[in-house]
Amino acid sequence: MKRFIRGCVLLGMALAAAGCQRGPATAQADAGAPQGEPIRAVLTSPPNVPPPVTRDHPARVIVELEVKEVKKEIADGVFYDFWTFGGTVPGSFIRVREGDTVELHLKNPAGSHMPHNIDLHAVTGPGGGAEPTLTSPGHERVFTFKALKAGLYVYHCATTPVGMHIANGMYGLIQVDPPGGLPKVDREYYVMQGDFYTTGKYHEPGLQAFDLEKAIDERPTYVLFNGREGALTGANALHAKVGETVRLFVGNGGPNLVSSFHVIGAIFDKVWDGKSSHFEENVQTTLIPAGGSKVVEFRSEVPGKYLLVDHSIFRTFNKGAMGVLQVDGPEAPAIYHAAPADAPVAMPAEHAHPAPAADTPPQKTAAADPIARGKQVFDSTCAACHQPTGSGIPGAFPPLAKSDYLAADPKRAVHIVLHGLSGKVTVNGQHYDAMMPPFGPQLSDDDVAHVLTYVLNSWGNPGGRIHSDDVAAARRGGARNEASR
Ligand code: HEC
Ligand SMILES: [Cu+2]
Repeated sequence: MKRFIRGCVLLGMALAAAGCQRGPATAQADAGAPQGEPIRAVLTSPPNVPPPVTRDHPARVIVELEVKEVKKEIADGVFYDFWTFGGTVPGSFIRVREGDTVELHLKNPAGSHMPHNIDLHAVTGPGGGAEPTLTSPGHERVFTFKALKAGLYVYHCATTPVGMHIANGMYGLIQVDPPGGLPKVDREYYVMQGDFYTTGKYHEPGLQAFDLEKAIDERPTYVLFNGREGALTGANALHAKVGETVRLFVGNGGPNLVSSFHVIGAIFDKVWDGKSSHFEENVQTTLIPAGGSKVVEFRSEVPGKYLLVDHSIFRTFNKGAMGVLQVDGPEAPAIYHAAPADAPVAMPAEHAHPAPAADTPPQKTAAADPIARGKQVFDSTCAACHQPTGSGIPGAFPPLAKSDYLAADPKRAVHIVLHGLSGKVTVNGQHYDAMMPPFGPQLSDDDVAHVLTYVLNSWGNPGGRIHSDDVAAARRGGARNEASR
């Protein structure tokens, strides 16, 4: 019986339709005892994925997970006390084969403040392993389960208060490969979304504590891929080459939000949840529940920068949920062709995506240095329109470099950034009649002060400094520039 079914797998999909399919699908081929010597699982940190399991038989697989409570940056200059499996958020990626007997060791080092445990959604049995793995600081516990069903599964800590352990970063993914493995692809990456609740506002620097009230109200301060704003942008972007097939193992740890996972500029060829043979095709956006996961695959056809987002889009531009896949290789003009950008056509403001410029490498010193911080805000928020060099675009966006309009009244610029600007303005003799959206709701007083200080001290502008107090006063005073135009 065993040999017969394995033969079917080898003969491949053509025969599957003719009746072989039920064998491997019900896992009977692998219901037997583990074979050979026990194997130590290869664990990886995000965004890396362990190599596929190529064994043609089930084995006993030893997984050694260590809990680590670590203080790390959640955004530039913002720190948070994370609780993790293996030192990263999400935790170490585990990969086994359907039919494997997994011997899971959970170690909680003596320095920990809390007991922790693990509930793996790949487990069939009460609590997913939570009870037998409850481990106090300074202890290790071992629990064994049989991975009955192939699929991609979330694991998480389930120690009281469960929500807090998850909110602090205690989740990860375990992939159970089907017998015969998943189809071969060129790249595999590990991406996991989570929502975070800090006492301080978004981007408020310093060490931030967990805010239970915000968590209960489901009002996250941050929504992130891989536990840190910028974990997948700038120098940390994911990479692929034109013509390669990319497979993302995407999880959502929650604790609260569901994710509308989308890659801007790509259509997923395949998306599945559970059995890899039952996939959806040509998917634009896929829903990933809290405590759920999806495997998404697509071929990179056109070079460029692809943004990974939660299409509940304020989370991307205002709470941090952004990643980048950089695709390199020859242009594919038959699929995608952009006319040269020499014609000064005024772009509607909503088309001027501030996104691409947001992909700047994290700058550690930024919080301390207003000009460096201001440059970051400029590059991520203003450069899409005013251009990275402040040159503007003739006929559409006025220059900020050597702008006589700016120099004439620098404090007026505070109102412009907070409340936006529309109607006729003349900058260096050129007339503009366009619209700048308000940035008051998304930028803190510090951000506005820093970005304008940066602008005033760049590109031949007169210098000077805008203080947070000026911004706070302008916020209280309302939209002064509405009247002055
Ligand atoms: C979506 C495009 C867009 C973004 C993003 C944008 N602006 Fe503007 N900005 C404009 C437009 C358009 C005008 C001119 C509005 C008009 O014609 O009434 C303008 C005008 C200005 C002016 C006054 C004119 C001048 O050249 O001195 C300043 C100062 C300014 N913007 C600063 C900023 C700063 C700082 C940021 C980032 C926080 C920013 N802008 C982001 C489109 C934008
Ligand atoms: Cu825990």
